[in-house]
Amino acid sequence: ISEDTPPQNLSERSLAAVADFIKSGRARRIVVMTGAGISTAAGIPDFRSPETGLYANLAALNLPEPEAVFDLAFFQQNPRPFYALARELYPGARYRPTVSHAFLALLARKNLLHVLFTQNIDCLERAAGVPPDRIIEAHGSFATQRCIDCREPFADDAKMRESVERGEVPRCERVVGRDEDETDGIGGKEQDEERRCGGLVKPDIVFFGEALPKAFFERSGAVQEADLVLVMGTSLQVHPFAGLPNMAEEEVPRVLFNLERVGSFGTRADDVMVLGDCDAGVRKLADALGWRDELEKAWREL
Ligand code: CNA
Repeated sequence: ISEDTPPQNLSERSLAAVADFIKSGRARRIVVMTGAGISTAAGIPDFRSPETGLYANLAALNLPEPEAVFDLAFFQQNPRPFYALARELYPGARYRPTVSHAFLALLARKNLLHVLFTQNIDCLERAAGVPPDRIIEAHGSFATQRCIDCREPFADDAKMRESVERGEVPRCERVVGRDEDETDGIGGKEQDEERRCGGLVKPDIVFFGEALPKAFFERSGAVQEADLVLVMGTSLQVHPFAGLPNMAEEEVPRVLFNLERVGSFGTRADDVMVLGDCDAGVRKLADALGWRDELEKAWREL
């Protein structure tokens, strides 16, 4: 498309036009895709921003390359770097949702949020009050965990949390047999030692090469039902997630809130790019919608 290709659904390619589109009631099923950029204002570094990104700062952990932190083979040899990161990101009171998260919860409250696909593993969408049944955690979450050898779920969430907080790596406790100890023959009690699997336990965060959760594939069709798509704070470099915005119908307006242009944004007539900090972009949209006070209040109260 060129500068003067007219949009089909929006009156013009601007945030004001997006607000009018929503206010007219034509955007009733908004599908949102998010990434690490919506959480940087909460103090959680993203991966790929130069200097401030996690990948730039993982050098201290002695990794062969930063991506190794999410590599299964590397984890098997040395789970500590991942657990250092897990300790940092583990859901709890450490981080507070951003204005962008509060905006998503507001969309849900107004019954406009069809589905939110997130790549984030910080659970701040839930913390902001987005209903869990609207959220697809495409790269998994810390909610559950299992043994990487026998795949047995590790059910003791409290113990898991304790281990993570202490910086320990939990081991699989599944009983795989008994070692009969018959050495102290005469009159001594026989002791059966339970043999445990002992494999490394890993939260159900999707590592490179691992399959995405079933829910991702089951719900990805929701993008085709969207009448408005919002993409926020993601470099759109990780597949298959990166393909989601392209699944929207051609004439459906797509709005990008990001520091940089990413993916195929700008190739469709109804693409709007709001380049810059996503909280600032979201505040501008809220202003145009007349929702600003409501948004700030909701955010303050989180
Ligand atoms: P990424 O590749 O690091 O990209 C982040 C994108 O956000 C970049 O395009 C930045 O320019 C942009 N960005 C950064 N700050 C802002 C801001 N304030 N406003 C607007 N845009 C901003 O991260 P992706 O999410 O695209 O990569 C996918 C990985 C990163 C997923 O698998 C995540 O699990 C993983 N990750 C998650 C978290 C988290 O849960 N908060 C943190 C770091 C990495």
